[in-house]
Formats: sequence, C-alpha cells, structure tokens
Amino acid sequence: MVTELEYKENFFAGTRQDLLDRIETQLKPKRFKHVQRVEATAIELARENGVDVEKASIAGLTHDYAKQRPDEDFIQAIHDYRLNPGLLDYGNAIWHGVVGAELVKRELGITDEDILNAIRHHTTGAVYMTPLEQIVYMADYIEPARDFPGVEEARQITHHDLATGVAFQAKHTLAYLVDKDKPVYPKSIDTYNAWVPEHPGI
Ligand code: DGI
Ligand code: FE
Ligand code: FE
Repeated sequence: MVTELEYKENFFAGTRQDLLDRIETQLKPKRFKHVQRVEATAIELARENGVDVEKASIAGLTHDYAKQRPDEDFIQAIHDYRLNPGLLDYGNAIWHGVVGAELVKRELGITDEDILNAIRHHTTGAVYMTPLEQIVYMADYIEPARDFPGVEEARQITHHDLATGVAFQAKHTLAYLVDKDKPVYPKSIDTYNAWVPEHPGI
C-alpha cells in the first residue's frame, strides 16, 4: 500500500505526506490524482524490476509537478538555468518535463539525478534511460486511468519486459504525433531510433 510507504532515505527532506501537500498546491484535482496513480504504477514496476521503491514514489509523484505552470515560468527558467535555448521553440508538452525537473530541484530540493532525469525524460524518453527512468516513462503511459487503443497490450508488454514497453511507447507515440501533424521533438526521434529497431515487431 502506497499510504504505508515511509521515506527513509534522503531524496526528499520530509515525509511522503509533506511531498503530497507540496504537489497538491501546484495541481488541479484531476492532475493530482493522475500523479498518485502514476506513483502507484511506478512502485509496482519498481518492485517487479528491483528498483528503489522510494525513488519510484518520489519520481512518480513529481513527474508532472510543473505541468500547470504558465509559459512565462518555463521561459524564465530556460534563461535563468541556462538550458538549451532551442527549447524556446517548443511548449508546455516538452517544457513540463525537461524544464519542470529544474523547478522540482530548486523548489522541492530534490537533487538525485536519477529522479530528475526520470522527470526530464518522462514525455519524450531518451536514448539511454536507467530502470527508474524507464519505469516513470511507462507508468505515465499505462496508469490505470489511461484509455487508448492498445493500452492493455502496453500494460502486458511492460509488466513482462520493461524495455520492450519503452519501445512500444516510443513507436506508438511517434506514429500518433506524425498522424496528427504535431511537431516532433528531436529527442523523441532519438528515442525511437535507440529503442524500436532493437525490439522489432512491437
Ligand atoms: O503529462 P501527461 O499528459 O501525463 O503525459 P506526457 O508528459 O507523456 O505527455 C503526453 C503528451 O505529450 C502526448 O499527447 C504526446 C505528447 N508528446 C510526446 N512526445 C512529443 C509530444 N508532443 C510533441 N509535440 N512532440 C513530441 O516529441
Ligand atoms: Fe507529463
Ligand atoms: Fe503524467
């Protein structure tokens, strides 16, 4: 049970309830519930894959911390923290992870790079992802309220083999973006190239 989880390590200076309270101030109720479902799924995947459950909890809860911030906050952060100025060509869909991780670091005091990278890469994936990064990327995609054609297959594949799940999402998200004439962030294409040819037929 998630509610019984106590933070024993020092990835966040406070209890899980303290972290929940901080996140609740940032998110509308629907999004706040989403991050708790992502946390629960991430914990499940962490247990299945021998990954630190506390890190999975913190990364799951914080992955969309910045999702509801105004664009100006992200633009300011890109300048203040000297992030790649090319990021300015994108929008909230990309910023809330990549730039959001910097806000999590500064505002919540979470400095573990594995957790921060899990936040950074949760939307686009990355060429190299640690097991924790793969878990957050997948938990966001298959949490129980997700409902899109193929989600059940995605769940089965992911619980059977995490890396194959990553390839499945990279492929289907890219196909979705192309179908909808949406701009594709180069990192999403890099993720596709790194993961999909290695897992043909998914
Ligand atoms: O924040 P969530 O909604 O929980 O989930 P998310 O951060 O994975 O965002 C999912 C959306 O992001 C989904 O509609 C696809 C979109 N997305 C993923 N990669 C890219 C992208 N959108 C654009 N424009 N470009 C990308 O490369
Ligand atoms: Fe997100
Ligand atoms: Fe999310």
